[in-house]
Amino acid sequence: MTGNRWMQRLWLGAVLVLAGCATQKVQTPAAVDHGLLPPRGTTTELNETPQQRDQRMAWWRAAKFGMFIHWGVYSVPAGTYQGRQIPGLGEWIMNRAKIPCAVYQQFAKEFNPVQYDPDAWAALAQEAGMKYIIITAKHHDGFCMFPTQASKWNIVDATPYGKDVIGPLADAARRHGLHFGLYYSQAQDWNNPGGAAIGGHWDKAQDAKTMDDYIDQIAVPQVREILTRYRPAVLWWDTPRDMTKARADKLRALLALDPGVITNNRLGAGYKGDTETPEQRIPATGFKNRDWETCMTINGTWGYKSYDKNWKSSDDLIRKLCDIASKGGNFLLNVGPTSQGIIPQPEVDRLRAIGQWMKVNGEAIYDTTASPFPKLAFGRCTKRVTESGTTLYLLVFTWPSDGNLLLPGLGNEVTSATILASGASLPMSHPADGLVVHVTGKAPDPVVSVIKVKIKGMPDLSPLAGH
Ligand code: JFZ
Repeated sequence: MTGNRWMQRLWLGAVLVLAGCATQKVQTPAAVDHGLLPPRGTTTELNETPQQRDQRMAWWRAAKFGMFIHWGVYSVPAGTYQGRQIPGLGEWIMNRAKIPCAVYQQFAKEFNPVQYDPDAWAALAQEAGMKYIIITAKHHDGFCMFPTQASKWNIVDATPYGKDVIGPLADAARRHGLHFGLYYSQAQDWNNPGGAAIGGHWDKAQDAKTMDDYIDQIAVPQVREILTRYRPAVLWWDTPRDMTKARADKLRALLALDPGVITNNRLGAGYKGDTETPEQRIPATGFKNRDWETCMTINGTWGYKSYDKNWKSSDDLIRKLCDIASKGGNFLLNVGPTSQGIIPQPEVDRLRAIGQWMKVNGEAIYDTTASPFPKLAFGRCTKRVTESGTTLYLLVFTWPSDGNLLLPGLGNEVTSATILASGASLPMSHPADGLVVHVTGKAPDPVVSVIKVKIKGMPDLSPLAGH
């Protein structure tokens, strides 16, 4: 341990003692830049009751829709190395093409996102109807998008841009009423010696230290830096390659620095964290007694690739959001900005289209829970249970040609059925096989029309319900 680190420890210790007398705040020297951010909660996964856990997870469960941002030095090669288009994910180019560390590090000299506008990004997320942003603080290439004392391989020391991009986005997100989270690749690190690499190291420089050195000298200090400086609402671990229990425990212990923080199931050593993270897919059913979040790309890559034009349509993305909500999950939808700091226009267009739909129909998504129906012929359903009864939101993908929307087996007394967008009332009937809402004409929304059905009590489904 260097003298510098001891000084930092002593300083932090003194602040903790002082802070303990007056407030719960933890400050590091760098925290001064972004003001003293108070912890958002009092508990972490480490030390709480189920009730406290519900409280800590409440904003996340209500949010439903977030923006993932994969941004780093890999946006410079943007999928091409030595004139060859490298197959696979843009952010994996160093590994896929076995680029030597010294060569890859040259790309940082071209990382100069002068067009970066964190307010515009936060505004875009808000316009899309997203409630949180999670950005890569460090991906597998080990490059830090924030200043760090642990390594020179960071945006301030290694690029012409020379400025932090994480703090300004944290501030912008909060100004726009969004929660802000960080992705941190805790195990894989292809440029800081000793970091893990799926497929193994390919450059001697990567072997200069052990993985335990890497955990102690890079991952632990950097996670401490980001937790105390930016107070992320979410810490998104990834690819727990070679994460022993001893290594995972060192990182997990740091969560106490940032009470309220939500973590995923990718730390390693069997730790489940708070959320399941199905990737690029929507599970057939949700997860029993587990919060979950599907993360997905809009094209075929997380990090920017100049030639990946495989865009999902906005209609498809809106239906995916509905599908996920109907199964009780969150949707974390990725954008991959360029090295100039631009979110590609096709991604912007799709986010705006989703936002248009959400502006009218968001009530059927936010703060809802999973559908009570195993299967519905016309599409999906979400619900909101309150003391006065239950609201069902029918997410109609296929507008029925016979005008009947059947809720199989639903036995409850019904209060009302309306088209969410217009408020128009709809007639209903209650045959033996469930409740039917009657509609006419063509779908009010070309993508997903929402019908709001209020019923008394909790959904009461007979065994007929579509099995
Ligand atoms: C990881 C990363 O390697 C990738 O670059 C990106 O950041 C993505 C969000 O996460 O890739 C994974 C991680 C987990 C699985 C698959 C790919 N998985 O659990 O199936």
